[in-house]
Amino acid sequence: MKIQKNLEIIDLGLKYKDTLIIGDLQFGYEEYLNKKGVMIPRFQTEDALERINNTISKCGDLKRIVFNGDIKHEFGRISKQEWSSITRMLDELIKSYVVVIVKGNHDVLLEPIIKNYGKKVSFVEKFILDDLFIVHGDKLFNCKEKTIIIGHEHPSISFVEKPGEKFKCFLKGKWKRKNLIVIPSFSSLAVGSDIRQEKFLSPYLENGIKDFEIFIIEDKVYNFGKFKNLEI
Ligand SMILES: [Mn+2]
Repeated sequence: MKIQKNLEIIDLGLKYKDTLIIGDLQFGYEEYLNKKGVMIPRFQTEDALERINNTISKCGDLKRIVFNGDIKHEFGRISKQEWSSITRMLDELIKSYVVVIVKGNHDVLLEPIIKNYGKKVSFVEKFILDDLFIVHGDKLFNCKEKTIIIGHEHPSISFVEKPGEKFKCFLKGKWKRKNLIVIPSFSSLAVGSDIRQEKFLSPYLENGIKDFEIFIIEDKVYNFGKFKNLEI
């Protein structure tokens, strides 16, 4: 579904011309949960790689993949799982695409991995593409571009009829006089934070999301209109 000129939601990704933008992958989340005593099988890497390939296959002509921050989960270190997941993914992607990793607040100590890829993978604070300004969203930046795209927030929504079930969603609204698009997390483990609780992490959402449009991702994309008009 097109949500703006040249911007199309494809699964959990956002396509702009020959570029696919993907939200928080949070590799290493299972290892982190395992260490905390939560025993879940480690399927996240397989699942994420399969999802990425699946999304890519629906994109047609693609030259570039942009990861919009938090491709890893742990803050202060790189875990074994993170290292191997990220390496496997990048090894695969650089065969066909230019890869850009926008730095998220969890992406500390990524440089040693990324350095191995030379010019094929870049690691940046922000990425500008025509009139798009792509940043993780944990802090504010000044920009000239008309549309800002952030991750970080992991938006999802629940419904009264289906308590306990959350659906990932995209948000589209305004920040100052710019368009702001929030993309959901790409991780199957981290479904996200319920926007109905109206507690937001990103400073870009400090004024709330009443006038934001909600696009829910399930078997396809559902435009639920503006948040303030939701009757749920
Ligand atoms: Mn983040």
